[in-house]
Amino acid sequence: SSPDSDGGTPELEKAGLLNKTKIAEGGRKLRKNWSPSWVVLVGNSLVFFKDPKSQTPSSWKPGNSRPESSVDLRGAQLHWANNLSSKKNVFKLRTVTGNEFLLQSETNSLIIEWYKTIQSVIDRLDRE
Ligand code: I3S
Repeated sequence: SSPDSDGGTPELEKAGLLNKTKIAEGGRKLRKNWSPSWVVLVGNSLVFFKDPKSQTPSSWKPGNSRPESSVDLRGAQLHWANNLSSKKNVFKLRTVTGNEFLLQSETNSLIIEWYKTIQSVIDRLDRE
């Protein structure tokens, strides 16, 4: 059984630095604004934090690491999206609420790992 099978603390699946831009909000297209984001996959959510490199030391005090936003992966869709950017290694995440994000890494193996791990969470939620 998984650590969360009793409904306790959700399992941390993955964390790392990716480039991120939101491209739609509730189905309405947004202007791209790429920035580095510390991305954490935990439980059923993808959680975005400020790039730790851009944070002051005090922002690392416990309780100061408030997420910038988070995404519910239930019913979400994931697609490779190299057609949506001049950058390489880009995928698009679309939530049920019509929010769309592009996530990107210069490192091919890293973005493939993220894609697979997020897809496995989406698949698990689809089976529930
Ligand atoms: O898909 P787009 O609109 O060509 O995306 C680029 C622009 O959003 C650009 O911003 P401005 O048009 O506000 O200057 C960004 O700086 C680029 O990064 C966007 O393209 P890429 O290909 O990097 O996703």
